[in-house]
Amino acid sequence: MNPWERIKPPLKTDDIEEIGFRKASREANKIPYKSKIETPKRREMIRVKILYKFIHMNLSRSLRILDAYFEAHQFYKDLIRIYFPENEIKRIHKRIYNLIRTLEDIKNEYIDKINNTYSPEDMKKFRRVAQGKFATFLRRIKSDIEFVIDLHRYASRLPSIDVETMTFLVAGPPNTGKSTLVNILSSAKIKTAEYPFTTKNIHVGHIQYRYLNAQIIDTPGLLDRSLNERNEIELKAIYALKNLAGDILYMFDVSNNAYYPISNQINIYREIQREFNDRYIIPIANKIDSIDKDKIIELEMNFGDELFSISCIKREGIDRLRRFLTERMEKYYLERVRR
Ligand SMILES: Nc1nc2c(ncn2[C@@H]2O[C@H](COP(=O)(O)OP(=O)(O)OP(=O)(O)O)[C@@H](O)[C@H]2O)c(=O)[nH]1
Ligand SMILES: [Mg+2]
Repeated sequence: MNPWERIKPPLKTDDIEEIGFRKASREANKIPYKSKIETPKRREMIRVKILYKFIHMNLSRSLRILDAYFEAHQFYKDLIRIYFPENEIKRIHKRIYNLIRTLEDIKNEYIDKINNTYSPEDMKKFRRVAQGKFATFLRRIKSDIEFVIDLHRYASRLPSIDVETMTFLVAGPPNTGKSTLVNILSSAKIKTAEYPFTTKNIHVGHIQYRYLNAQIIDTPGLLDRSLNERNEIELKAIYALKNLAGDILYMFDVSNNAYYPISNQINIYREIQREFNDRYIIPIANKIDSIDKDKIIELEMNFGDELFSISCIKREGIDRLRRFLTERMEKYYLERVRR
């Protein structure tokens, strides 16, 4: 499951300051007048306390977001590390963690000062100094909080994956019809289009067959190149394949106007086989509705009866594929029961 979905992000430091100040003075004004010294004392103290609590709450949220990273499944860690370096996450976590104590020190110091004076002018002065220190404090962590907000925005949108559920991963070159197939087989509604690299993120759909559940993962397209040449979007596909156990559905585009030559698509397939040699890989030839017959023969020579020839558009071969996936699901759950 995606751990960030349920954690609220911190506010930007400017908003923490503005909203916190307003909240604090509102609360102070609620305190009814009783006496010349006690009332201003209580009012100034509450202003410092409320502002402190508000900043603290936002820092705690930030820590929770970063803690969730350290506890997360490798799938999430790898996807996050594409954009947010792990040493930065560690550094900022440590910094915020330590700064919480500084924040508390400021609060205690000025609450004491306000408490120990009988002069309403001094109370006001101490409260103002405390506010100034909180404002300086917020400026110091501005960029760290922004980092956490960005990380949360990205992480909370990653798909919610259940690592205990049977998983099918759909992979292959760009524009072969991966998202179209995932939409047909599952509850997903992923954008599809006639150009490559339409899918830029990992998406999940859910399949239900009687009492059996599976999740089917759509991944961005892969080009024929080595790991160190892969861009951020391709890396997402590789990390999904690497970190989520499950069958791989490898999709070819066998149509005459495929973006990538079939030899190229076979190279990527071989690469995936080499890289994930402990996995069950199901080759699927899509777009047989607009096909050059030689190609399917060439592919069948390569793959034999393992190959599923389908057309997503014409819904050809889909039932056979669905039956096969159901068998895989039954097998998976039977093996789990035996274990
Ligand atoms: N002729 C034909 N076109 C298809 C078929 N299946 C999908 N397409 C089309 O192929 C194009 C690409 O489909 P997508 O599902 O977006 O392909 P994808 O593999 O997810 O592409 P990326 O996300 O860019 O990697 C779309 O225009 C689809 O309508 C099919 O069986 N036959
Ligand atoms: Mg796609």
